[in-house]
Amino acid sequence: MTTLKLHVLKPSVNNMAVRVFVRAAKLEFVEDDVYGKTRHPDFLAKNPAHLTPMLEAKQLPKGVMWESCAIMQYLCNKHEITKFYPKAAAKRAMIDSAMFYIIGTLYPYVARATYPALGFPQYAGEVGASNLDASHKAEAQKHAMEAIAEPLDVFHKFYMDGTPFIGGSKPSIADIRLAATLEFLAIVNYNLPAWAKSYMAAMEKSLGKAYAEPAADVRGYIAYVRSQAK
Ligand SMILES: N[C@@H](CCC(=O)N[C@@H](CS)C(=O)NCC(=O)O)C(=O)O
Repeated sequence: MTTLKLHVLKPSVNNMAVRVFVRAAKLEFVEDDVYGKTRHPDFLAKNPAHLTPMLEAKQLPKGVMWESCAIMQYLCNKHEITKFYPKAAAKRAMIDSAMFYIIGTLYPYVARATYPALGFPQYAGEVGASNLDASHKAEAQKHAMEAIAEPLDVFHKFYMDGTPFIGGSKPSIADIRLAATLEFLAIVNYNLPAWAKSYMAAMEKSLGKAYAEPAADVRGYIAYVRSQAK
């Protein structure tokens, strides 16, 4: 098996998802910490979107790819990892649906709720990135926090529907992506429902060090930001 090369930003939950996955799937990999380097010309020459996680592999048509969910899907397809991404088309479709729903709906709310507290830049066109005053920005952040409840409930009632994980009795790549996303909510003391707290604990228990090691980088960053705010 050739060693994978992952370019990562350790405080990021988008990165955490792939970092958990490669460990849980027992793939051979090396991690290149690109903190502060994503806008350098040599990085941009490979990846004009300047986004991480980025997988670098000769077999890829352009040599690299980004987007956490697509990277996990690719690695499951390439290495036939059905444990985290079932082979049956209908089951796979549900995992894909859950991941698109995370990236397209839940994550933007999480970003708007947490990025101001994390000190991350917000997306152009949003209140948080505008010249509006602090009260407008605080109101937008509050609305984003409130909006998180609905998709969370959808994960619980629709995707999990009485099973411990989106993947059923075992975590899937959608679970890895969801649990990593929820890690950021600690920065705003988001009051997770009891089921979500148990779910996060079950993810960590099920994946062990594969989860705990990358999670420690995210949690360490949150603790650092908190210590600076005092
Ligand atoms: N949807 C993407 C989001 C990736 C993303 O936003 N990456 C950020 C870190 S959280 C990044 O690499 N930013 C560096 C930059 O834009 O220069 C994914 O899931 O991978």
